[in-house]
Amino acid sequence: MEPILFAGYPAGSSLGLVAAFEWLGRPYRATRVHMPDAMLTEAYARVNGRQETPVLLREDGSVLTETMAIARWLELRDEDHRISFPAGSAEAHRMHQFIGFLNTGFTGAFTPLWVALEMQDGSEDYRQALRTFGRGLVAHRHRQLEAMIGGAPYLIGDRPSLADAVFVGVARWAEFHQALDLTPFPKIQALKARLEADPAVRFAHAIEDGVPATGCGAMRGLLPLEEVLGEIGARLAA
Ligand SMILES: N[C@@H](CCC(=O)N[C@@H](CS)C(=O)NCC(=O)O)C(=O)O
Repeated sequence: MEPILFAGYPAGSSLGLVAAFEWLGRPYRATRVHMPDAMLTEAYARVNGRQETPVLLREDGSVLTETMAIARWLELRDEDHRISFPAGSAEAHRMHQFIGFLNTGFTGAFTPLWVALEMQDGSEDYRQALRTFGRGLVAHRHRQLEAMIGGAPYLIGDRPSLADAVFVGVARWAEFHQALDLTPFPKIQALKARLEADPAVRFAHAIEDGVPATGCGAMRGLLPLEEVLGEIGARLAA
């Protein structure tokens, strides 16, 4: 059977991996995971004990978590280098460098903003302090990313790669949190606009939003989460 990507919504970083699967064009299936409630069940905890998305259920039924591990899994299947580059090439190293930065420093900068948004208790002063701290971190990481981006249309060269996939999943968070004005970051703005216009990214948005869409044909089914978790549970019990 095809691998199944567990994609979190709303505004999940998983969006980028859906786009990457589309760019790669190899058969896959997906299941939508509503955050945070659908991740808080025991059944989901059996899939990912840290109760996060994305998750990849591989063809052999084993589970792979963590964006960077899933990106590497995709890279190893990308024999034609549609979304990656030959092993050991300067482009491949640069791609991994971007993926590392984007999945750690850049993504992590939003943590105080997510905490401020989702906290159930705590004082308004504390929430405000988190927002101020988060906005500062997000601006800092945007300045760094702007300096890292070269003159090419995409992060590495003239076509989207796994680095762009990791970027596009989290690039919208600055707007979502109204964290900063993108005007001082023209390269980030241009890349974001280019990727948002990409058919694979638009398809990934449709999947995230739960609206009908036609992708490149690689997605062989969008499965209800309960069905996937039920199958995993039954397999574990057997
Ligand atoms: N290091 C993990 C982080 C994944 C992560 O933070 N995922 C978020 C969604 S983008 C999540 O599941 N958050 C838990 C929540 O919203 O409760 C990865 O890169 O896969």
